[in-house]
Amino acid sequence: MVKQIKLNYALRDLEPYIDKETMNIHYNKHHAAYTKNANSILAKMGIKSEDPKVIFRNVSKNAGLRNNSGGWWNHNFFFEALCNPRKSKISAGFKALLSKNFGSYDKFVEEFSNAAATQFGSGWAWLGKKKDGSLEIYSTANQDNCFMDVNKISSIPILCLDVWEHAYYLQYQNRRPEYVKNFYNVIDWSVVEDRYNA
Ligand code: MN3
Repeated sequence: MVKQIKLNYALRDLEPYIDKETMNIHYNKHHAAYTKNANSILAKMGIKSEDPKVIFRNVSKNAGLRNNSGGWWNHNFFFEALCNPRKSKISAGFKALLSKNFGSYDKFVEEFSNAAATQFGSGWAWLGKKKDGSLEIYSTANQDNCFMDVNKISSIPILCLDVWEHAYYLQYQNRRPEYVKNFYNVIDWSVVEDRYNA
């Protein structure tokens, strides 16, 4: 059985940038449904592993598995790297790494925001670490991620942003760019940095 991560913050802790009701619906309804559906499809396919890499090697065989296992894992990865705005601090070292890769922290924000804003329809923006340690920004459609056998992305993700309408519509309606702009206030950079160093 694959599981939802337990949030290490309260649903209201991301306010005012992501409100409590959006988090409630997103985590307790959408994410819970992806997880439940992923488990039922995995059972039907006879896949017992909970290892995402094993699961994602099988998504080309089943569109339901692709959508729901992606929805399960991507949301775990997203929610894990969020925190209360007061705790959202980037280290000097990681800021320097972003500057080295993108020109400056502001350029990183610009490029990542652009990937999030221009992903047509539903999907995700990602920051990934390449084999040589350099960083790249890209987006995926629907619930796809780089580990899936349907994709050819070789970098390892360290940060992602959900740009499905269900992630922001309740609070921001059609104003995706405003939601994206506010995301930078609730990133738990310590998680992102740990992922980079793992
Ligand atoms: Mn979502």
